[in-house]
Amino acid sequence: MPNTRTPVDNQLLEFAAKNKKSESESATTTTGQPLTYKDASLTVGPKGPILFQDYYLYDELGHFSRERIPERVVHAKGAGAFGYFEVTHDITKYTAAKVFSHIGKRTPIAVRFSQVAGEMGYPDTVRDLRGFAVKFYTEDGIWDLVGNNTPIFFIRDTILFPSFIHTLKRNPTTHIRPDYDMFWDFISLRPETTHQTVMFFTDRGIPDGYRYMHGYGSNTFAFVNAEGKFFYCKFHYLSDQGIRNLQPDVAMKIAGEDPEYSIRDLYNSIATGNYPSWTFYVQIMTPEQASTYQYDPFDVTKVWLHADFPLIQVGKLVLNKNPVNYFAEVEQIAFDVAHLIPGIEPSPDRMLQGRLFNYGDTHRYRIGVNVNQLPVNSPFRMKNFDRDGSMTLESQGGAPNYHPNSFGGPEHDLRAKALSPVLPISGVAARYDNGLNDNFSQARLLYERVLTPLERGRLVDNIVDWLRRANTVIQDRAIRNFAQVNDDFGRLIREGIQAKSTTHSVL
Ligand code: HDD
Repeated sequence: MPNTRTPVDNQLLEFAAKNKKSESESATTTTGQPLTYKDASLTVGPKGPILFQDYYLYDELGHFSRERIPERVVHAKGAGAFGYFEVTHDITKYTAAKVFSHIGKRTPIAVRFSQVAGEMGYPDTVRDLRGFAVKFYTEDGIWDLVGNNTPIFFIRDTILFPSFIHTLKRNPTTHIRPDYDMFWDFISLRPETTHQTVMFFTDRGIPDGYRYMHGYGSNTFAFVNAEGKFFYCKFHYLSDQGIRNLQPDVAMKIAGEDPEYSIRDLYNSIATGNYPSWTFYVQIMTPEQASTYQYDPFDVTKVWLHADFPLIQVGKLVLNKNPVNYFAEVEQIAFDVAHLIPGIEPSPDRMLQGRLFNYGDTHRYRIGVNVNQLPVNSPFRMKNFDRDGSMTLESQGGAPNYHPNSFGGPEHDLRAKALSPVLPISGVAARYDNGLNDNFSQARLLYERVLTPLERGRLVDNIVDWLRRANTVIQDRAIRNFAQVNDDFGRLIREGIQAKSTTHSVL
């Protein structure tokens, strides 16, 4: 933690400087009734009991016991900020989405960075993926790009997501995490996790704060252009600050000294005018290319090789404003992969398909059915036939609440209709387990072609440090998978574990 005071430490001083106290600013109850005295309950005599008529007290206690809402089941710990997206290059031949309509166009954005597995109070500098979710407030509604700092994921079918996440969370009996047996058991039983697992244990597994990492939409999406032509696409947002990571010993020390390291860094950087930015790119694949590509383009455990599908520059994401109230603007911000806009569509990616359902569902549980009416989530324009529900803020001015109607209610949008693709889909409904499809080839490219010898050495050390704590049967299974990436890789992990071996029971 820095010794000198930074904007994070001076937040209250800054508030006080901007808000000189005046007589008229008396405290009130939640209903605006001025408080006569704030520092004592209403009692019968100086030592007597509190009177039931002390509304000030019950008003405050009643609110206090309801301050918490459920934390996010994943990505609970995070930091948010606001800014804009600016188009720098024309991609209108691929998409008619208004957010990309012309060079120089700016769209307001909100971003939330997060850590995946730890709870709300978990230290920032642990090994984990990081979330990088962007909310674009466009004229055509909210577009949420809910990505991570890695272009891929551990699994490729949503049905495994709750199980996989359970293995990262607390053991239901011991209440301890990580539980290395749970984690490695799942990882080794589902070899499609190998590519992401290798990436997870590289230096990028512990970014040096949120500014020094890239972001990726991860899943495959689709674009539709003004002629109705369809393209598959992936989103990449690369840090203009460059990549910086922490070595495990340094990260561990910081975790003890300053568990809020990444949140602090982001806030201070924005507060001092050092606005972080990311250059935004897309990869584009035609449906014809998708049908012949050597990798399944809808498999989120795979990248589209840049050599095959080069990055096309589009614009910039810039963060220049800190939240004023964390809870209202960051805890309650609700990203939903299904929030797409005309010109951007989903793809058949099985992980994306499951996500399309799950985010709205989690928000209705965590925040409420009118989550999208909260200021941080609300679009510029919302007209439909939904009414009422808990915490309704927007009653749509007395417009008809049914469709069709004869009274001037909102109608179909012909431009949006023209941009919705007509998809010929057919097939035999069944549960196709795709877990054995080509699990090692891209992990091999990463290990053999991308990482330097020094990075490979640290990768092995990092894996050994986690895997040595698992049961020997599980260890063997995990090593067999790593050996399929590269013989040496498997051998080095085995030797590393033997060198550090403690006692393990077998299953
Ligand atoms: Fe997810 C939150 C990213 C797969 C279900 N996810 C969440 C957040 C990010 C991601 C960045 C935090 C958003 C925020 O800051 O509020 N998730 C991903 C990526 C995935 C992925 C990149 C793989 C490509 N997620 C995924 C699947 C499911 C979920 C397959 C379930 C079907 N994710 C959720 C969730 C969360 C969430 C339970 C928890 C809190 C929330 O949504 O708002 O719905």
